[in-house]
Amino acid sequence: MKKIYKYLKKHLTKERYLHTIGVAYTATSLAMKYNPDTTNSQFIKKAEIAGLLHDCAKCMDNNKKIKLCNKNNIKYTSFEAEQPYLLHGKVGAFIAQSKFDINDEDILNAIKWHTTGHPDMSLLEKIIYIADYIEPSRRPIQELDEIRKLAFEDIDKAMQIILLNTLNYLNKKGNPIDTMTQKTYDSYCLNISKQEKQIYE
Ligand code: DGI
Ligand code: FE
Ligand code: FE
Repeated sequence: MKKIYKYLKKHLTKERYLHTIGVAYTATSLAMKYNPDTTNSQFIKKAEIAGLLHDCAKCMDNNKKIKLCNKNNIKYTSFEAEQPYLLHGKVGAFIAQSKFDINDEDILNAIKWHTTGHPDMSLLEKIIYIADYIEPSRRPIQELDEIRKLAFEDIDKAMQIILLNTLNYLNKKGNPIDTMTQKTYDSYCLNISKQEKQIYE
């Protein structure tokens, strides 16, 4: 753990470091709430590690991210090549494995997919995706405190609202949508009623 903190301190900006610590303890809290096996704290520990490392590649230069992918056979789409910041999850998972010997697939996937999500996410993946959005130092957006409460009551509903907000935000800004972000949205949100959607527009 000491090694991870040292790496984060060195490679992240102050704001990103604070965000990271916030995601780690928010993810840990969610893991306590949703722990599938309360006879041990393995799941809680996993959430802490994934939270700490989810943005470990966020502050890396874009060219360096692409180079690192090329060098290590990490596949990326042409869309990701055009929007290289989307690659910080994949690169982050690579760093977690190669630098910190993390081989737990669930942790690696939670880091890898934390920006776009993917259909059929595991409990740990959802926890990191949500913690990233609700941690205390996140710039306040509409209904954030409602979503924070919801995250601890109904994790799938919280996923839906966050995906809905993210897609609305990207569309409003005219930012192009990655196919995986769209697929995630489709798999979690297609059954939301029009009426419900309007509440969050
Ligand atoms: O790294 P963080 O800022 O903590 O959070 P993140 O990794 O979830 O990245 C959040 C940003 O990524 C947010 O502004 C929305 C954006 N994003 C998510 N999916 C897509 C996307 N941006 C584009 N252009 N396309 C996407 O599909
Ligand atoms: Fe991120
Ligand atoms: Fe983040």
